[in-house]
Order: sequence, then structure tokens, then C-alpha cells
Amino acid sequence: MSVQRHPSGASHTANATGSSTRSGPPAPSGSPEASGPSRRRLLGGIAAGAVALGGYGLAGAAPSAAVGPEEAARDGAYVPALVVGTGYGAAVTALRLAEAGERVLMLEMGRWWNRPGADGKIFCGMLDPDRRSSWFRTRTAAPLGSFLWLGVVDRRVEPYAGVLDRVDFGSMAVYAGRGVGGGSLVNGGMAVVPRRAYLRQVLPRVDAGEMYGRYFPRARAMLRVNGVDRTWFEGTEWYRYSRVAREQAARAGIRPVFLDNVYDFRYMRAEAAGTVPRSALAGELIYGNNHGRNSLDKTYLAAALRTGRVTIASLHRVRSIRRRRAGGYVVTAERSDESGRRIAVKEIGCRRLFLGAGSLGTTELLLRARETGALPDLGPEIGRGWGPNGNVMAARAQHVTDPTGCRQSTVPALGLDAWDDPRHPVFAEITPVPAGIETWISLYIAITRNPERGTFVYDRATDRMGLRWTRDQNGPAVEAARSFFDRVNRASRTDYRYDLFGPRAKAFADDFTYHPLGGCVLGRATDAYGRIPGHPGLYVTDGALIPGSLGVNPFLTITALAERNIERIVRQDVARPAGR
Ligand code: FAE
Repeated sequence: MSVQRHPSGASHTANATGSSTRSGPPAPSGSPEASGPSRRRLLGGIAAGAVALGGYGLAGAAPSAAVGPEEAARDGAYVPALVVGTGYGAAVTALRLAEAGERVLMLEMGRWWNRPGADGKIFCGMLDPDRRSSWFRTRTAAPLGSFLWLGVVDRRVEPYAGVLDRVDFGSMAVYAGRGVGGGSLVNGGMAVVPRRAYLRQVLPRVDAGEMYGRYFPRARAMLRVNGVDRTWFEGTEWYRYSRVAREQAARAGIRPVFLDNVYDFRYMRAEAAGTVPRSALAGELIYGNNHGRNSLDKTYLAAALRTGRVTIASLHRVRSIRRRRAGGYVVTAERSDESGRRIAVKEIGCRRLFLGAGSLGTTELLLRARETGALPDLGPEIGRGWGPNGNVMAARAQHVTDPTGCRQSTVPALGLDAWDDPRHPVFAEITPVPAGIETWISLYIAITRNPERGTFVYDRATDRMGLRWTRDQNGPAVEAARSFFDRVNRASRTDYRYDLFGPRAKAFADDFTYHPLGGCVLGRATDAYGRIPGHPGLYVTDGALIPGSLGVNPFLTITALAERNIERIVRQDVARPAGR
């Protein structure tokens, strides 16, 4: 098939209209991903899945019947189940389909993160980012861009298929993980169960009893959620920053809560003891962790690969979807190398298509399909109900007598819960500033209850998705955060830091989110289980299902919801052919 479009490796930058635009020319060509699994991974107990873990070039080493990615994802291939993406929703779906006997192909636009670079590390650190940090940018775009307005954090980098993307829509930017494992490669690992009453409100068609009784526990076990040892936490220098912030919140009458995580806290203690290589204690997090993190490639995806029925093709970006005449769907996917050079464009048919490309990726594919006439009967709810989970970042300046510590674990372990505040519900996490020097800064990510929603729109002329979201729609979130942190500042006679969020003095960063939610909302754009009405065999499995707000960090809920939905779909649809 001939190659006609822009290289798939391009990333996104802002333009004035809120359309996401792809930045920069493709980098000079580099070698295609022809990797094998790292020795450490093979030794790490997931050898059974290592064939497909290795991606290209390893089909011959398969211990099971799994077909290699070059074969499974060849132009003209047909698979029973195709999953787009390898994040939470996608990983759950692939595993459960495979356990039910289905052969599954997963297409992921990012690369495998299992090969050490020249420095012997798979991922780069937050303070010394290189090209591995960013998805096709010429400069890193860390959320905390400056310090004393000096802009010291961001670095020039070579455009590359790096692990963290930032998609800019004018007045809102969205961070997302890119690679096999999606957001699980870069996120803070906080695995928080939402308030029951709020979950009922945002997902009224979901039986909360089932979620709390069955699917949250299942998701927690699979993701290896664990908690910090309280005695160690209270004594270690690595969490001084959390304790200082907790004490001041308590003075304002705000309740602290410990946050469970998928980072292995036992490993972290060994890091502190100096008996293992450091990761969370060495400034690694948003560009990946070289150790300690239970990302999806170690949990759900490893289990999926072990079934022998799942194949993952990395560096494959799905561009479009259409119906297949004989039933099912056909996707067009672009295969690139790590430098963004397009190698092939393929068409792959499937009987069932599961969209797990995240809130942005899934919504874009469906909007494009509707607006280009490929799937003209998709309903008007596609693209609606999007929100940033009320995210606002804020920082406070500490008194000189309250140092937050030169040594800070990158893994947050404490939250502050004021969700019951009737006017301004806030759930804030105490996040580190792992600068390696004393900064006297307390940093937070606040999750607020912002009722505003955005809408995605497709621009036919540019073939891109834009977001209708204006700056003042962040107003309710900032107001809630201000009320919360004013309370803390008053109680401790402290003030905000104004120098951390870009060149203009501001106390709140309200122009980006880590938690994009919605676009194909459950029960509106889909039925109560993620099926798209009128399109047998077409499903949404990811954060696009949640209508813009959850009150807590979302991945545990996305995982549990995907478990709930796929259980039903396997029982009702997979046992019977799609469409009957
Ligand atoms: P996601 O994990 O985003 O996976 C989608 C996958 O699809 C990605 O691998 C994409 O590369 C891939 N993809 C997209 N489009 C295409 C395409 N067209 N073709 C092929 N592949 C495609 O989706 N959440 C928490 O609960 N706790 C936290 O502590 C937390 N911290 C965060 C920190 C950061 C810096 C970030 C960025 C996010 C954080 N999140 C956190 C959010 C969390 O990672 C996110 O809600 C989930 O990853 C969303 O899961 P999905 O399955 O929706």
C-alpha cells in the first residue's frame, strides 16, 4: 500500500483555535525498532511473555503459539479481536479476551520500553531529560517549567518516540504516556478508589455494589497496588515534604489520607537502605522508572502475553476505521520507526474492534470516522462530555524553619481530603519537588469538582481534532483550589509560590491536565458496557467512558470499569458472533 500521509510520529503543539497541531518536522531517520527484551526483564520473571515483549524480530523464539507482530499486523491481515492502544482499558480487555480463547492483536503507537540506552538505562530522569523523555518535541515540556522564572527545568531534545506526550489545545494541554503500557509508564502510580456516592453520580448506569465488591479488588490485585509502611514513612527523610504539608493541613482542619500506589514500596525501602539501584529516590517518575514501578507491561500485559494469544505491535498508529464489507471493521495503521519515519501503511481487518487509545485517542478515531463518512451513523454524543478531572496544580512557599527536604521520593504517598466541603470539594495530593536541593516548596495536584465540560470537534481541512474548552471554564476549579489553599496558608501564615508555572506570575497551573476523561461517555455515546450502538463489534474500553470528573486519580477506576465491561462482553458477545 502506498504511503501518502504525514509521518505518524509527529506530536502536537498549540495553535490559537484549540486544534491540536503536530509539531516539528520528522527527525532524521533512525533504525527501526528491532529490539529484543532486555536481559534484566527476561531474568525478571516474565520470560514466558518475552517473545511478544521483545516486539519485532523475535517471533522465532516464541514459547507459545503467539504470532509475531510482523505477521499478525501485516498489511491485509485479519484478526478476531483488535485492540487499539496498550493502556489500562486496552490491557484489561486484551487479557480477558485472550483468556476467553480469542486471538488478540494490540496496536500501540509508542515503542516498547525494555531496552537500555547507551547509558545502561531504559528511561531518563526528570532532572536530566534526553530524547527518551518526550514524544516528538524539540524541547521537553515539564509541568513545572520554571523556578524563580528561570525556566531551568526544560531542555532541548532530539525529536523521538519518547515516553511522555503533551497535546496542546490552546487553553488546555493534556499529558499522556506513549509506549507499551500507556499512562502506566509515566504516571504517579497513585491508585485511589473514588467516593462511592460520587461514582454513583458520575456513572449512574454502573452498579456501585459490583464495582466495590468485585472489580476494584480485582483491579487492585492485578495492578499490584500496595501501601507505604507507616512507621517507615513517619521516620524517613524521603517523605519529610509530605509530613510538613500534612501538619499544616491539619492546622487548617483538613484530613490527611495515605495513598496506595503501584510503585513497590518495599523496593523503595531497599532503595533508601542502599541495597538496590535507586529510581523513585533518584528523581525518576514522569519520564518512566528504571526500577520499582509495576507498570502494565509487568502486570496485565505480561499476563496477556503469557496466554499465547496476544500479539503487541508497537510503533503502529491507527489512523482510521471503517466497516469491513464481510462484517467487522478495517483499521488503517501507520508503522513508523523511533525517529518518526514512516515505514508502512497497513490495513488490518477484524471481527471486533476495541478502542483503548485513551480519552483523546479513542475520541479522535471515532470523530474522524463519523465526520469523514467512514462510520456516518456514529451518534452525536461522540466528542462530548470531556473534562480534565478538575486538575489544578499549586505551590506554597514554606517558612525557612520548615524545610521540605533535599531528598524527596518522587512517589506521592499522602493526600489531603476536603471532598466533603459543600462549596469547594477538593482532593489534593502532596507531590514532590525532587530538585536535590532544599527548595522550601510544597507542591500539590488538586482534583476539584469542576462541572464544566469540553467538546471535541473534528476539522476536516486539517484532519485534526480540536477541543472546545475556554480558559474561563477552569474558573470553578481555580476557585475551589484557592479556597482550599488559602485556608492552609492562613493557618500557617504562608503564601503561594508564583514563579513555578511559567513566565507570568501565577499561583495556580490550571492550563493542563494529567487526567483527561470523557469524549465517549458510558451510557451516552455507548451502552452501559462500552458498546457503540448500531455498530456491532465496536467498543470503547478506556478513560473516554468517564464523563470528565471522578474526584480522584482515574486509572484504578478505568481498570475496574474495563474489567466490568469486558466480563459482560465476553459472556454476551464473544460467545455469540458480533451482530447477532
Ligand atoms: P492510556 O493509559 O492513555 O493509554 C492509551 C494508549 O493508546 C497509549 O499507550 C497511547 O500511546 C495509545 N494510543 C493512542 N492513540 C493511538 C492510536 N491512534 N493508535 C495506536 N495507539 C494509540 O489510556 N492516574 C492515576 O490514577 N494516578 C496517578 O498517579 C496518575 N498520575 C499521572 C501522572 C502523569 C504525568 C500522567 C500523564 C497521567 C497520570 N495519571 C494518573 C492518569 C492515568 O495515567 C490515565 O488516566 C490513564 O493512563 C488512562 O488510561 P487509558 O486506558 O484511558
